[in-house]
Amino acid sequence: MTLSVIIPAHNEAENLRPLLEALVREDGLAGRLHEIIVVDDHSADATAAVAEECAGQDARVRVIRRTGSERGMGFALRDGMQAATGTLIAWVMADRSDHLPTLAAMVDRIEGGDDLVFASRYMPGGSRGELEPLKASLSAGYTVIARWLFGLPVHDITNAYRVFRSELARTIALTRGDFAISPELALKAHRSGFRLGEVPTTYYRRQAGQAKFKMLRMMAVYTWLLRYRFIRTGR
Ligand SMILES: Nc1nc2c(ncn2[C@@H]2O[C@H](COP(=O)(O)OP(=O)(O)OP(=O)(O)O)[C@@H](O)[C@H]2O)c(=O)[nH]1
Ligand SMILES: [Mg+2]
Repeated sequence: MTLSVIIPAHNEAENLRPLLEALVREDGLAGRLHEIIVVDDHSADATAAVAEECAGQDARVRVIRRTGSERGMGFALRDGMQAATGTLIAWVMADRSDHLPTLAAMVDRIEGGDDLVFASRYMPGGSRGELEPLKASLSAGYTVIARWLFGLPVHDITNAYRVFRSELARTIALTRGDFAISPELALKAHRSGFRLGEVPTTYYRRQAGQAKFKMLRMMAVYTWLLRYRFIRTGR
């Protein structure tokens, strides 16, 4: 299996190089790391320049620069997935909030038969780490409701950090351009009969730069997604 790592990045110039260096050093991935696709989106800082510089130094690093009027993490991930050529896709955040050794554990779970594996902060053994308590309670509570409504077998569908078979990206129609793409993929994959799994992880505070997540607005959007339990939109 070959892994395409997709990194959505907006104003992450300070985080990008240390993240890419840590990723290529990640022992557990050994020969499985096929490519890293950085998707820059209208960054006002040097994000694109740093990404291009890293791409010049390592042939596995590719850069997509989004233009046009729309921007958002979901749009960036969707563009990255279209460009990806590996048999597996990982979503990794550019702000170094993800625990990188969890990646190999997720890939192992897919080799064991799962289709979509979440890095889970809220399953036994996982930890919200440095995530603020309010944000953690809201996101954990959201998955509790989704578990109850959909019969989901996992405990953390709001964490974007995950690995899945690239076939999912081809069969599931994703519509969100914002952070809600995380629960959208989870709910639609489950509803389409894909096998969901999870491994414990811990969360780190962003290492530099500014947050782009607007909590109240996103919780409203996440709640709206729960309608998929009652109506069929796309797959
Ligand atoms: N390409 C792209 N990436 C984005 C956009 N908005 C956010 N991101 C990236 O998506 C990831 C998550 O965004 P964050 O701002 O860290 O959101 P968060 O984790 O809820 O907030 P923090 O508490 O600051 O970590 C980061 O890698 C961002 O750079 C965007 O509009 N376009
Ligand atoms: Mg973050």
